[in-house]
Amino acid sequence: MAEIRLAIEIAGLNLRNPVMNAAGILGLTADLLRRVYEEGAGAVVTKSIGLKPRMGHPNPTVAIVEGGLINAMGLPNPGVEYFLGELEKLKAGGIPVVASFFGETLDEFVEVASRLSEAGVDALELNCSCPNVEGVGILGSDPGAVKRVTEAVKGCVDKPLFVKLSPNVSDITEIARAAERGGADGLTAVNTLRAIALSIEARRPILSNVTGGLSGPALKPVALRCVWEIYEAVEIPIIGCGGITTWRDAVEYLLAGASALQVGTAIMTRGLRVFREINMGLRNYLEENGFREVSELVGLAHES
Ligand code: RRO
Repeated sequence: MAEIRLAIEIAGLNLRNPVMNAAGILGLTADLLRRVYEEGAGAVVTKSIGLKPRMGHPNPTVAIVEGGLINAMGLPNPGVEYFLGELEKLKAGGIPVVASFFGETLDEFVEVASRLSEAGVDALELNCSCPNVEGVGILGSDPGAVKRVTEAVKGCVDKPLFVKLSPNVSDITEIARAAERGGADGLTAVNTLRAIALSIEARRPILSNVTGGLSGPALKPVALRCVWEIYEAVEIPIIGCGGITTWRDAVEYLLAGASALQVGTAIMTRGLRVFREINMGLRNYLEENGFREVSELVGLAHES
């Protein structure tokens, strides 16, 4: 019988399987990211790193809702200088690392990306789509700004650059094309969807930031539609992200056009075993349906 291969190549990155954690989930320390890899992820993605340490928003920063979570963390992170130490530990273990990063200005985006790149990350994920911080989120809805920041970063790093897109736009293909024109090697689709949770007891919003970003199964059909549309609009590969919980979700994303996948909220609901569960289900699906490689599924639903 033909051997089934879960390994993929995306934007020059060779991974043992297509499933990573989503940025922001367990992504701040080398120890936690090492656990993610040991539990079966194909690569690990860091929490978004900025130039300087940032506290983020005050609590409450997470609300549990039907079908998922609404978060407004507010980009808390220890800053790039501190994170380089964590990165060194991860790289010593030979773990493929995708560093998510942001800046408050174009120069900051470039500086953070350059430092992460020089420190040996395997790929970069440019976060221009945080729904919870003015500026970083707005950037992601302006095609001209997305092209400019992508171009500027790409001009000074020699690592694959993924741009993470926001679903909070009227036409995601316009932003996807802008990132592609700016030289992005791939796109991550998508970040969280702007949402709100209210307490009827307190008669006010639950989150200190009032609004937050919705993730989890409730986001999946929207995110899947985004991947579908982007696949028809650009040539560069897509990392699908949004509510992936089971191997069936993973197969749907691949059929819609994703070449790799990120799992966020399901790490909280299923635990770290979610990576093995998805990879095992994916392997069985390939075998039972006469496929040999993950790449054979990518975009297949568009052919009908
Ligand atoms: O930290 C956050 O509030 C946050 C970020 Br950076 C992001 O990209 N997406 C999100 O849902 N929350």
